[in-house]
Amino acid sequence: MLTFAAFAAVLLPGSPAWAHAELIASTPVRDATLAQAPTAVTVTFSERLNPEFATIVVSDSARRRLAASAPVVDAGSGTVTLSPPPGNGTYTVAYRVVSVDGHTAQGSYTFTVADPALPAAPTTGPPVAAPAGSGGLPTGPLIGLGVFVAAITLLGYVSWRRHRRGESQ
Ligand SMILES: [Cu+2]
Repeated sequence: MLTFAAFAAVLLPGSPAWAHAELIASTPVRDATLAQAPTAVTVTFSERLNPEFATIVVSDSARRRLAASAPVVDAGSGTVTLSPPPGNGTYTVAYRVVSVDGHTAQGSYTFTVADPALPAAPTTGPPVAAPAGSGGLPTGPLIGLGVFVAAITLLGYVSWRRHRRGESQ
């Protein structure tokens, strides 16, 4: 039962989108870095959407929701207008839509605004992108490696002791 629950937890978040209304396009595109802030965000799905159940939320790196219009649904697309357009920074588009067959799709993606004419993104909140080469090594894998090396060393020592004991007997 526990195994099934864990299995379901892994599968369920992806399966509705995979099986039904699937995000097939967006503006801005996923992971885009834009030299000019977008005035609208559009997500397009593989099935027609129910206009009554479309939620599209755009939030900044501090998880503050941007001012935006209600979603306008046109067939498989939903659009929100951003006013004012956001400043520099990384933004998350989260969507939850219901296709006309009644199935729900939800997910999120990010895009980045990096307009050279605007002030740099504030440094508060999660880092936008670590400059290559400057970040420290992640500690998790290092600890794992340390434990692994210690285990191998211990095993080697134990087998060496056994071996010696075997010789002396
Ligand atoms: Cu469906």
